[in-house]
Amino acid sequence: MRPEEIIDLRSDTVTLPTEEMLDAIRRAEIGDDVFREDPTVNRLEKIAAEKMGKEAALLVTSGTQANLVSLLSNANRGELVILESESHIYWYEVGGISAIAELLPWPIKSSLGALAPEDVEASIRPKNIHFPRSSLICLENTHNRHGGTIVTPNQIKAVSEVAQKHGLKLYLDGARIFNAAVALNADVKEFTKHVDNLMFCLSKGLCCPVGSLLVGTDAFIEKSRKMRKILGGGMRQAGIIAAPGIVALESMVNRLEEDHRNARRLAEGIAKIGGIQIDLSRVQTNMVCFDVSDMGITADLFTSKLKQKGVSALALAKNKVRMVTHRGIEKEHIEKSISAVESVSHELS
Ligand code: TLP
Repeated sequence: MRPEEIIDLRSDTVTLPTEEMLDAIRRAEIGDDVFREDPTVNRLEKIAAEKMGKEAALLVTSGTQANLVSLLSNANRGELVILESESHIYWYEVGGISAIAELLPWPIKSSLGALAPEDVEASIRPKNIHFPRSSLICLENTHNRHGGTIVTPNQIKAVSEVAQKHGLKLYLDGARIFNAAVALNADVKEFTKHVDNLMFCLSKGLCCPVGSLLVGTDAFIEKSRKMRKILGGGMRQAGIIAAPGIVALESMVNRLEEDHRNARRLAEGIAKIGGIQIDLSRVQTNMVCFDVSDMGITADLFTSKLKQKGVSALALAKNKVRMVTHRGIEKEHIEKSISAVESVSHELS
Protein backbone atom coordinates (compact mmCIF):
# COMPACT_ATOMS: atom_id res chain seq x y z
CA MET A 1 0.00 0.00 0.00
CA ARG A 2 1.37 3.42 -0.93
CA PRO A 3 1.80 5.86 1.99
CA GLU A 4 -0.66 8.33 0.44
CA GLU A 5 -3.35 5.63 0.43
CA ILE A 6 -3.17 5.17 4.20
CA ILE A 7 -6.01 6.73 6.17
CA ASP A 8 -4.00 8.47 8.86
CA LEU A 9 -5.99 8.78 12.09
CA ARG A 10 -3.03 8.94 14.47
CA SER A 11 -3.51 12.62 15.20
CA ASP A 12 -4.81 15.91 13.84
CA THR A 13 -1.16 17.01 13.86
CA VAL A 14 -0.73 15.21 10.51
CA THR A 15 -2.90 17.78 8.71
CA LEU A 16 -1.34 19.63 5.78
CA PRO A 17 -1.68 23.36 5.05
CA THR A 18 -4.45 24.43 2.66
CA GLU A 19 -3.76 26.08 -0.71
CA GLU A 20 -4.87 29.38 0.83
CA MET A 21 -2.26 28.95 3.57
CA LEU A 22 0.48 28.18 1.06
CA ASP A 23 -0.48 31.31 -0.91
CA ALA A 24 -0.43 33.36 2.30
CA ILE A 25 3.06 32.06 3.11
CA ARG A 26 4.29 33.04 -0.35
CA ARG A 27 2.87 36.54 -0.04
CA ALA A 28 3.69 37.20 3.64
CA GLU A 29 5.35 40.47 4.57
CA ILE A 30 8.25 39.47 6.79
CA GLY A 31 10.91 40.98 9.06
CA ASP A 32 13.05 40.06 12.07
CA ASP A 33 10.68 39.04 14.84
CA VAL A 34 13.33 39.19 17.59
CA PHE A 35 13.37 42.94 16.82
CA ARG A 36 9.53 42.77 16.74
CA GLU A 37 9.73 43.77 13.07
CA ASP A 38 7.74 41.01 11.46
CA PRO A 39 4.39 42.61 10.54
CA THR A 40 2.70 39.26 9.90
CA VAL A 41 3.70 37.89 13.32
CA ASN A 42 2.56 41.12 14.96
CA ARG A 43 -0.78 40.85 13.20
CA LEU A 44 -1.31 37.21 14.14
CA GLU A 45 -0.48 37.95 17.78
CA LYS A 46 -2.97 40.81 17.81
CA ILE A 47 -5.74 38.70 16.26
CA ALA A 48 -5.05 35.83 18.69
CA ALA A 49 -5.18 38.12 21.74
CA GLU A 50 -8.46 39.65 20.56
CA LYS A 51 -10.05 36.27 19.84
CA MET A 52 -9.15 35.06 23.33
CA GLY A 53 -10.19 38.29 25.07
CA LYS A 54 -6.70 38.94 26.47
CA GLU A 55 -4.19 41.79 26.19
CA ALA A 56 -1.39 40.14 24.25
CA ALA A 57 -0.13 36.99 22.55
CA LEU A 58 3.16 35.36 21.58
CA LEU A 59 3.85 32.97 18.71
CA VAL A 60 5.92 29.94 19.77
CA THR A 61 7.11 26.90 17.88
CA SER A 62 4.98 24.19 19.49
CA GLY A 63 2.43 23.36 22.17
CA THR A 64 5.16 21.84 24.29
CA GLN A 65 7.20 25.03 24.10
CA ALA A 66 4.12 27.09 24.94
CA ASN A 67 3.46 25.00 28.05
CA LEU A 68 7.09 25.17 29.17
CA VAL A 69 7.31 28.93 28.63
CA SER A 70 4.10 29.41 30.60
CA LEU A 71 5.44 27.32 33.51
CA LEU A 72 8.58 29.47 33.56
CA SER A 73 6.54 32.68 33.44
CA ASN A 74 3.80 31.72 35.88
CA ALA A 75 5.87 30.12 38.64
CA ASN A 76 9.28 30.29 40.27
CA ARG A 77 11.75 27.45 40.77
CA GLY A 78 10.74 25.07 43.57
CA GLU A 79 7.08 26.04 43.62
CA LEU A 80 4.17 23.62 43.45
CA VAL A 81 2.00 23.27 40.35
CA ILE A 82 -1.37 21.52 40.56
CA LEU A 83 -2.26 19.69 37.37
CA GLU A 84 -4.43 16.85 36.16
CA SER A 85 -2.85 13.41 36.50
CA GLU A 86 -3.42 12.52 32.82
CA SER A 87 -2.46 15.94 31.49
CA HIS A 88 -0.19 16.44 28.50
CA ILE A 89 2.23 18.54 30.57
CA TYR A 90 2.63 15.67 33.04
CA TRP A 91 2.73 12.81 30.51
CA TYR A 92 4.15 13.89 27.21
CA GLU A 93 6.52 16.82 27.66
CA VAL A 94 9.66 14.93 28.61
CA GLY A 95 9.35 16.07 32.21
CA GLY A 96 10.23 19.66 31.24
CA ILE A 97 8.19 20.85 34.21
CA SER A 98 10.89 19.39 36.49
CA ALA A 99 13.91 19.13 34.19
CA ILE A 100 13.82 22.75 33.00
CA ALA A 101 11.24 24.72 35.00
CA GLU A 102 12.33 23.04 38.28
CA LEU A 103 8.78 22.93 39.60
CA LEU A 104 7.04 20.35 41.75
CA PRO A 105 4.14 18.85 39.78
CA TRP A 106 1.21 17.87 42.00
CA PRO A 107 -1.04 15.61 39.91
CA ILE A 108 -4.66 15.10 40.90
CA LYS A 109 -7.31 12.85 39.38
CA SER A 110 -10.33 14.26 37.64
CA SER A 111 -13.58 13.31 36.01
CA LEU A 112 -12.82 13.35 32.26
CA GLY A 113 -10.37 16.22 32.69
CA ALA A 114 -12.53 18.45 34.89
CA LEU A 115 -10.81 18.96 38.24
CA ALA A 116 -13.13 19.05 41.25
CA PRO A 117 -12.67 22.43 42.97
CA GLU A 118 -12.57 20.74 46.39
CA ASP A 119 -9.70 18.45 45.25
CA VAL A 120 -7.82 21.48 43.95
CA GLU A 121 -8.36 23.33 47.21
CA ALA A 122 -7.21 20.32 49.26
CA SER A 123 -3.96 20.21 47.24
CA ILE A 124 -3.01 23.79 47.99
CA ARG A 125 -0.37 23.78 50.71
CA PRO A 126 -0.85 26.15 53.61
CA LYS A 127 1.93 28.53 54.61
CA ASN A 128 4.36 26.36 56.55
CA ILE A 129 8.16 26.11 56.77
CA HIS A 130 8.00 22.58 55.32
CA PHE A 131 5.98 23.29 52.20
CA PRO A 132 6.74 24.76 48.80
CA ARG A 133 4.62 27.71 47.78
CA SER A 134 1.67 26.62 45.63
CA SER A 135 1.59 29.02 42.73
CA LEU A 136 -0.16 27.59 39.70
CA ILE A 137 -3.05 25.40 38.54
CA CYS A 138 -3.04 23.96 35.02
CA LEU A 139 -6.09 22.78 33.10
CA GLU A 140 -6.32 21.10 29.70
CA ASN A 141 -9.16 21.54 27.20
CA THR A 142 -10.08 19.49 25.27
CA HIS A 143 -8.50 16.78 27.36
CA ASN A 144 -6.27 14.57 25.26
CA ARG A 145 -5.78 11.39 27.34
CA HIS A 146 -9.42 11.34 28.41
CA GLY A 147 -10.36 11.19 24.72
CA GLY A 148 -10.88 14.79 23.61
CA THR A 149 -13.36 15.55 26.39
CA ILE A 150 -14.60 19.05 27.08
CA VAL A 151 -14.10 20.95 30.33
CA THR A 152 -17.09 23.32 30.36
CA PRO A 153 -16.86 27.06 31.08
CA ASN A 154 -18.65 26.46 34.40
CA GLN A 155 -16.16 23.79 35.42
CA ILE A 156 -13.30 26.17 34.63
CA LYS A 157 -15.02 28.95 36.56
CA ALA A 158 -15.33 26.72 39.65
CA VAL A 159 -11.56 26.09 39.63
CA SER A 160 -10.83 29.75 38.97
CA GLU A 161 -12.73 30.71 42.13
CA VAL A 162 -10.44 28.45 44.18
CA ALA A 163 -7.39 29.88 42.41
CA GLN A 164 -8.46 33.43 43.17
CA LYS A 165 -9.33 32.68 46.78
CA HIS A 166 -5.82 31.34 47.41
CA GLY A 167 -3.87 33.65 45.11
CA LEU A 168 -2.79 31.01 42.56
CA LYS A 169 -2.54 31.58 38.81
CA LEU A 170 -4.77 29.56 36.49
CA TYR A 171 -3.33 28.40 33.15
CA LEU A 172 -5.08 26.54 30.35
CA ASP A 173 -3.39 24.14 27.93
CA GLY A 174 -5.95 24.89 25.26
CA ALA A 175 -4.16 23.04 22.47
CA ARG A 176 -7.64 22.15 21.13
CA ILE A 177 -9.74 24.85 22.82
CA PHE A 178 -11.46 25.69 19.52
CA ASN A 179 -12.72 22.09 19.35
CA ALA A 180 -14.34 22.59 22.75
CA ALA A 181 -15.87 25.93 21.73
CA VAL A 182 -17.21 24.63 18.42
CA ALA A 183 -18.63 21.49 20.05
CA LEU A 184 -20.55 23.54 22.63
CA ASN A 185 -21.42 26.21 20.06
CA ALA A 186 -19.93 28.80 22.42
CA ASP A 187 -17.55 31.70 21.92
CA VAL A 188 -14.03 30.67 22.90
CA LYS A 189 -13.96 33.62 25.35
CA GLU A 190 -16.54 31.79 27.47
CA PHE A 191 -13.71 29.40 28.35
CA THR A 192 -10.77 31.79 28.36
CA LYS A 193 -12.33 34.51 30.51
CA HIS A 194 -11.86 32.36 33.61
CA VAL A 195 -8.12 31.75 33.20
CA ASP A 196 -5.13 34.08 33.62
CA ASN A 197 -3.39 32.82 30.53
CA LEU A 198 -3.49 29.99 28.01
CA MET A 199 -2.03 28.48 24.90
CA PHE A 200 -3.67 27.09 21.80
CA CYS A 201 -2.22 25.24 18.82
CA LEU A 202 -2.36 26.21 15.15
CA SER A 203 -0.83 22.94 14.03
CA LYS A 204 -3.57 20.50 15.00
CA GLY A 205 -7.15 20.63 13.67
CA LEU A 206 -6.52 24.15 12.35
CA CYS A 207 -4.09 22.60 9.82
CA CYS A 208 -1.10 24.95 10.06
CA PRO A 209 2.32 23.42 9.53
CA VAL A 210 3.85 24.91 12.71
CA GLY A 211 3.02 27.03 15.72
CA SER A 212 1.13 27.70 18.92
CA LEU A 213 0.14 30.91 20.65
CA LEU A 214 0.50 31.89 24.27
CA VAL A 215 -2.09 34.46 25.35
CA GLY A 216 -2.44 36.55 28.51
CA THR A 217 -1.72 39.94 30.05
CA ASP A 218 0.89 42.32 28.61
CA ALA A 219 3.16 41.60 31.58
CA PHE A 220 2.83 37.81 31.19
CA ILE A 221 3.59 37.97 27.47
CA GLU A 222 6.57 40.29 28.02
CA LYS A 223 8.04 37.82 30.49
CA SER A 224 7.18 34.91 28.19
CA ARG A 225 9.00 36.58 25.29
CA LYS A 226 12.14 36.51 27.41
CA MET A 227 11.51 32.89 28.46
CA ARG A 228 10.99 31.86 24.85
CA LYS A 229 14.35 33.49 24.04
CA ILE A 230 16.17 31.66 26.83
CA LEU A 231 14.81 28.40 25.41
CA GLY A 232 16.19 29.31 21.98
CA GLY A 233 12.73 29.96 20.61
CA GLY A 234 13.24 33.53 19.38
CA MET A 235 12.50 33.40 15.65
CA ARG A 236 13.49 35.70 12.81
CA GLN A 237 11.29 35.88 9.66
CA ALA A 238 8.55 33.97 11.44
CA GLY A 239 5.89 35.63 9.28
CA ILE A 240 6.01 32.54 7.10
CA ILE A 241 4.67 30.62 10.11
CA ALA A 242 2.28 33.38 11.16
CA ALA A 243 0.68 33.84 7.71
CA PRO A 244 -1.10 30.46 7.67
CA GLY A 245 -2.00 31.07 11.33
CA ILE A 246 -4.02 34.12 10.30
CA VAL A 247 -5.79 32.07 7.62
CA ALA A 248 -6.50 29.40 10.26
CA LEU A 249 -8.07 31.84 12.71
CA GLU A 250 -10.10 33.51 9.99
CA SER A 251 -11.37 30.47 8.16
CA MET A 252 -10.57 27.09 9.70
CA VAL A 253 -12.31 27.16 13.07
CA ASN A 254 -15.91 26.41 12.10
CA ARG A 255 -14.98 23.40 9.98
CA LEU A 256 -13.90 21.55 13.15
CA GLU A 257 -17.58 20.67 13.46
CA GLU A 258 -17.14 18.35 10.48
CA ASP A 259 -14.34 16.50 12.31
CA HIS A 260 -16.62 16.09 15.31
CA ARG A 261 -19.42 14.66 13.15
CA ASN A 262 -16.99 12.21 11.58
CA ALA A 263 -15.62 11.17 14.97
CA ARG A 264 -19.16 10.46 16.17
CA ARG A 265 -19.89 8.34 13.04
CA LEU A 266 -16.63 6.46 13.49
CA ALA A 267 -17.30 5.81 17.18
CA GLU A 268 -20.84 4.60 16.57
CA GLY A 269 -19.62 2.25 13.82
CA ILE A 270 -16.83 0.86 15.99
CA ALA A 271 -19.16 0.44 18.97
CA LYS A 272 -21.06 -2.26 17.05
CA ILE A 273 -17.95 -4.40 16.56
CA GLY A 274 -17.44 -7.37 18.90
CA GLY A 275 -14.39 -7.40 21.18
CA ILE A 276 -14.14 -3.63 21.32
CA GLN A 277 -15.09 -1.54 24.31
CA ILE A 278 -15.84 2.10 23.75
CA ASP A 279 -17.40 4.73 25.97
CA LEU A 280 -19.47 6.83 23.59
CA SER A 281 -20.06 9.50 26.21
CA ARG A 282 -16.36 10.40 25.90
CA VAL A 283 -16.61 11.04 22.17
CA GLN A 284 -17.25 14.76 22.44
CA THR A 285 -14.95 16.27 19.81
CA ASN A 286 -12.56 14.80 17.21
CA MET A 287 -11.12 11.84 19.14
CA VAL A 288 -12.23 8.25 19.37
CA CYS A 289 -10.56 6.01 21.95
CA PHE A 290 -11.37 2.35 22.47
CA ASP A 291 -10.12 -0.66 24.39
CA VAL A 292 -9.10 -3.95 22.79
CA SER A 293 -8.36 -5.96 25.95
CA ASP A 294 -11.41 -8.23 25.43
CA MET A 295 -9.64 -9.56 22.31
CA GLY A 296 -6.69 -10.53 24.50
CA ILE A 297 -4.26 -8.45 22.44
CA THR A 298 -2.26 -5.29 22.90
CA ALA A 299 -3.01 -1.98 21.25
CA ASP A 300 0.38 -2.26 19.50
CA LEU A 301 -0.59 -5.52 17.80
CA PHE A 302 -4.03 -4.16 16.95
CA THR A 303 -2.65 -1.00 15.35
CA SER A 304 -0.02 -2.91 13.36
CA LYS A 305 -2.73 -5.21 11.92
CA LEU A 306 -4.90 -2.19 11.20
CA LYS A 307 -2.06 -0.50 9.33
CA GLN A 308 -1.88 -3.52 6.99
CA LYS A 309 -5.52 -2.80 6.16
CA GLY A 310 -4.68 0.81 5.34
CA VAL A 311 -5.60 2.62 8.56
CA SER A 312 -3.09 4.23 10.91
CA ALA A 313 -4.10 4.68 14.57
CA LEU A 314 -2.18 5.35 17.76
CA ALA A 315 -1.61 2.89 20.61
CA LEU A 316 -2.30 5.18 23.56
CA ALA A 317 -1.79 2.63 26.34
CA LYS A 318 -1.34 -1.14 26.61
CA ASN A 319 -4.84 -1.89 25.35
CA LYS A 320 -6.08 1.51 24.33
CA VAL A 321 -6.26 2.74 20.73
CA ARG A 322 -6.82 6.34 19.64
CA MET A 323 -8.16 7.65 16.33
CA VAL A 324 -8.42 11.35 15.55
CA THR A 325 -10.46 12.91 12.74
CA HIS A 326 -9.27 15.96 10.86
CA ARG A 327 -9.38 17.82 7.55
CA GLY A 328 -8.85 15.36 4.70
CA ILE A 329 -10.78 12.61 6.46
CA GLU A 330 -14.15 12.35 4.75
CA LYS A 331 -17.22 10.20 5.26
CA GLU A 332 -15.87 7.52 2.88
CA HIS A 333 -12.65 7.25 4.95
CA ILE A 334 -14.75 6.78 8.06
CA GLU A 335 -16.68 3.90 6.43
CA LYS A 336 -13.41 2.31 5.27
CA SER A 337 -11.90 2.69 8.74
CA ILE A 338 -14.89 1.03 10.40
CA SER A 339 -14.60 -1.89 7.94
CA ALA A 340 -10.87 -2.18 8.62
CA VAL A 341 -11.44 -2.32 12.40
CA GLU A 342 -14.15 -4.93 11.86
CA SER A 343 -11.93 -7.05 9.70
CA VAL A 344 -9.01 -6.93 12.20
CA SER A 345 -11.33 -7.81 15.06
CA HIS A 346 -12.67 -10.84 13.11
CA GLU A 347 -9.12 -12.00 12.38
CA LEU A 348 -8.02 -11.68 15.97
CA SER A 349 -11.00 -13.11 17.81
N1 TLP B 1 -0.42 16.19 21.51
C1 TLP B 1 -0.01 15.21 20.52
C2 TLP B 1 0.96 14.19 21.13
O1 TLP B 1 1.96 14.82 21.83
C3 TLP B 1 0.31 13.20 22.02
C4 TLP B 1 -1.23 14.55 19.93
O2 TLP B 1 -1.07 13.90 18.88
O3 TLP B 1 -2.33 14.66 20.49
N2 TLP B 1 -1.12 19.90 24.81
C5 TLP B 1 -1.98 18.98 24.35
C6 TLP B 1 -3.30 18.82 25.02
C7 TLP B 1 -1.64 18.18 23.24
O4 TLP B 1 -2.48 17.25 22.82
C8 TLP B 1 -0.38 18.37 22.62
C9 TLP B 1 0.04 17.51 21.46
C10 TLP B 1 0.47 19.35 23.14
C11 TLP B 1 0.08 20.08 24.25
C12 TLP B 1 1.85 19.59 22.58
O5 TLP B 1 1.81 20.16 21.32
P1 TLP B 1 3.06 20.01 20.32
O6 TLP B 1 2.96 18.65 19.72
O7 TLP B 1 2.84 21.10 19.34
O8 TLP B 1 4.29 20.19 21.10
